[in-house]
Amino acid sequence: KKASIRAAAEKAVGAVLGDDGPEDGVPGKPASVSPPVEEPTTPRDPLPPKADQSGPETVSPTGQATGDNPARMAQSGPYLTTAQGARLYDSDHSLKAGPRGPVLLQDHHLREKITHFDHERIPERVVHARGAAAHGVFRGYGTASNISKAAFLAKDVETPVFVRFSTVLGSRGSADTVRDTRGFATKFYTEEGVFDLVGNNIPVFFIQDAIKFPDIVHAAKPHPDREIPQAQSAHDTFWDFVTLHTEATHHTLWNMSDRGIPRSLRMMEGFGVHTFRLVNAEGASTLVKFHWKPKLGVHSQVWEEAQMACGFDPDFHRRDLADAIEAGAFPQWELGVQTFPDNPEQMFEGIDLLDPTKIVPEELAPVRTIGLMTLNANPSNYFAETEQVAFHVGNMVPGVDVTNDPLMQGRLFSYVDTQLTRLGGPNFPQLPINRTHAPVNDMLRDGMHQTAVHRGVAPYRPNSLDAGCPFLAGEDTAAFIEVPVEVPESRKVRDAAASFDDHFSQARLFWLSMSPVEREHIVAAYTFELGKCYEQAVKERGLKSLARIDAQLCEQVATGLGLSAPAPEEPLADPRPSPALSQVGKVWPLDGRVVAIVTDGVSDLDGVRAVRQAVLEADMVPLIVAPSGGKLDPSGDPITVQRTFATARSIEFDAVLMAGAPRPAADAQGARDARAGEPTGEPVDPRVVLLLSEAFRHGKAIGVWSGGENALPAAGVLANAPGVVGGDSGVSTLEQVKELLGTHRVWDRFPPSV
Ligand code: HDD
Repeated sequence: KKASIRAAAEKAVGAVLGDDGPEDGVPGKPASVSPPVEEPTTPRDPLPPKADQSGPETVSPTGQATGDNPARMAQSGPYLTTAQGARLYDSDHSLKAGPRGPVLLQDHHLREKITHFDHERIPERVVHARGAAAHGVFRGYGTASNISKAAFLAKDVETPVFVRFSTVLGSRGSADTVRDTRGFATKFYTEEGVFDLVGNNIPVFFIQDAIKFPDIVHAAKPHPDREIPQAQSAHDTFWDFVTLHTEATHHTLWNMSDRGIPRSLRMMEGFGVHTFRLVNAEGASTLVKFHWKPKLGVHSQVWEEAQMACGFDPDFHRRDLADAIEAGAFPQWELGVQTFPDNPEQMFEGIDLLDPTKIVPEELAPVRTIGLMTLNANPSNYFAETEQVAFHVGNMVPGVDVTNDPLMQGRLFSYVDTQLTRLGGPNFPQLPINRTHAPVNDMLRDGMHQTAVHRGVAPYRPNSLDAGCPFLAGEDTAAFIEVPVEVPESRKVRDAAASFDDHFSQARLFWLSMSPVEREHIVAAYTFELGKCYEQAVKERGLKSLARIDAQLCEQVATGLGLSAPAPEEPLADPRPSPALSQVGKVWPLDGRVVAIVTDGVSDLDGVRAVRQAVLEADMVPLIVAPSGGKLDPSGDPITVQRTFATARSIEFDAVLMAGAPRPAADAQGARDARAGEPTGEPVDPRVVLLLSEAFRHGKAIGVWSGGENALPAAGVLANAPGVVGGDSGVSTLEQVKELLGTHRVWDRFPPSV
């Protein structure tokens, strides 16, 4: 199995150039179907779905298995038809009064085709419009059974899931690698109904009360006059709001940290953000915070790399997720909970559990793992699944319940409401991707896009005409029963608890928990974002807010902005740092990391072949990069070129291995220009120079052998610089690169300045 995964890993990401096409036994490509060279003319049934796209089967709203996914049933039979199933003989020409005459209104097929096309788009999500999703399975460990009676958490129970990752601010067509929070929404199709865990990759939120959501979103979205900038927070209205509305400080700091630019959706943590309530079979309740812990570790891009990816590959994250799944390298997360006693105060170690701008450090409340999620199938159709999926914080199952967090309470209203506009009516739970896998027997009727054919005459209770059906369940028959929490007698107020007034102590905690290099990135991010603001008042207010987090942070950003740093209004307290918040200093698995093997096309091709194999054996993805496409060493054991110097860009790779120092093409203007500016040494192809210098700047491991070292001077890279290694052979060089990759980046290359 491993071997086929490896072969597939290579296939999935390497098929741009010189690919041999599908091969039997490669997951994700139908076995025996070769791509047509010419348009086939013999009628045949549609191709089966790809192997990596077999999402879970759905059941009808009335609980009957449909037998097949209805989306697929929309494409059966060999012939093109109208929406009514009438076979067509021509779909290229309108019906006209003669070949040069006017088009006839009578042309039903023309009208149907154009009318349907005219209505193909639906409103994009008001936030989280840009997303990518996958199917998978969640397996409970049973370790939560003492605190929750939810069936899906029981030991070894397997529950199908659908996960949609997203950016918050950008439109549906915006780039993936912008600086933003990432959505991490999971739909569990449990046997007791759908449970949606609609979280983010950042554990805190900008606001404490849902009534402020339109404010933060209006401030963060593009300016309403010119509709710029797209998909980013580096603009005046965002900073205007988050510096006035100081409860946003903590979340904003996370955004400015490396968490705002993940390396991969597969390498992000997820958080339920709010405190939830779990309840066990005895009725005892526990407060919890949900965490998703990625098996591959938590990694980020560096800012320049992320910006470059926005242009070179705006689909960077979406592609990475789909490729990994198609390759059989299924991403996994463990679900964990921090648990707290459900006492009336709902505080833990002085932290208000109802305040969604606060975390509870893992050092104070460890994360207990309660299950494992594996994403193992890509969607078959983006629109039907990723676009039409509708999450709702209120979709809960027995054993899970809400708390009084005022942000959560407002969300309980917003998510159903928004789908009415977005999905055009109240029957969106019947869309295949939204259907529960539990039997449904509701008394909801009619409405736009009703697909159920309800029977009976009495959709009301009590009734005698439908024999009293459906009946109410009770505690012993798995009814969802709210935890009967005491509501203390109080006055109606538009107010918040006094503990909600602390907006800075946890921002300081986060800052103090960062390593020097992470702090340097934060300083650079604030300097960039505030530097993009036009309003002086906004920049100055930004600095005031930083002064309340840390004097040095404020000082450094002020220097970058050319302004003076204000002193904090109040003395800063020093909370105990939480090392768990830092991404640096840990060693992670290498699975799925992408290694470029750059060759001049001649040097040590046996070594290139061997190192490619060794990369695969380490469960990483090798990409052969050569001067031009096709095969290297065609007479012997040919090596397929996957990227050329024209198509490769450093952002795609986690590490670069280099055999030989490719010379510039003799007649290339670029080559001549590069020669003019080269610091020292032999001329090297300028595209390779660029690749190496970027990889170096972005803290990526570089390994050279067989003359590869001769390319370094042209890129201004010293052979003894941190994270630059060389060996006698490609394989021994790779061994050193693997060590470096375990820590994700060569952190020593970023001089600690804070
Ligand atoms: Fe939200 C979408 C996460 C606060 C209102 N939200 C949405 C999605 C995620 C989150 C991941 C995308 C779901 C998908 O992929 O379809 N939202 C959060 C988190 C929050 C949060 C973690 C705070 C802890 N959201 C929040 C508030 C409100 C909303 C306070 C409104 C009062 N969110 C929405 C929405 C969206 C949405 C407008 C847009 C599309 C959708 O719901 O289905 O209703």
